[in-house]
Amino acid sequence: MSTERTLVLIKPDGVARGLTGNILARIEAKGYVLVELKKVNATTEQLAAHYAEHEGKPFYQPLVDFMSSGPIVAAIFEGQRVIEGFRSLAGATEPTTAAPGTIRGDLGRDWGEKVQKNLVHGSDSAESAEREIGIWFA
Ligand code: D4T
Repeated sequence: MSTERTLVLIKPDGVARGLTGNILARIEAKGYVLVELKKVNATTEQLAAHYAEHEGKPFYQPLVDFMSSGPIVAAIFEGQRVIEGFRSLAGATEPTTAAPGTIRGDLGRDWGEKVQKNLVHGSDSAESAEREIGIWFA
């Protein structure tokens, strides 16, 4: 399979807790190549586009509020099967049950809020990756 790209977001909890370097180091240590990197404050338009599939769900507004609560770090990583590989590194959506050894399993926990503060986002398909890269690196 040819090289592919994925969009990684370090969410406001990861940035605020000073985990940006730790998270990026894990991805680089796995062997993926950092292509682009920036720290940004997400706009309402970016979040509406990024999370369009979740509109109407109970966690949608808490999720948008959370993602607007502080700066995030956006990155593009490249490598064979990086989309699948990063999601494996990130671990399951809920930090409580994410496997130890994963980003969410090692560094995350449940904070008793309406949204899971789970440190990172990673694209879930090649189509999503290209769409999301267009949102954050227009
Ligand atoms: P992302 O998209 O951020 O990489 O996370 P996942 O792929 O693991 O999870 P998702 O798209 O299903 O959810 C997006 C975002 O919403 C939060 N969330 C999700 C939540 O707070 N409560 C929930 O029940 C679900 C399903 C966490 C991630």
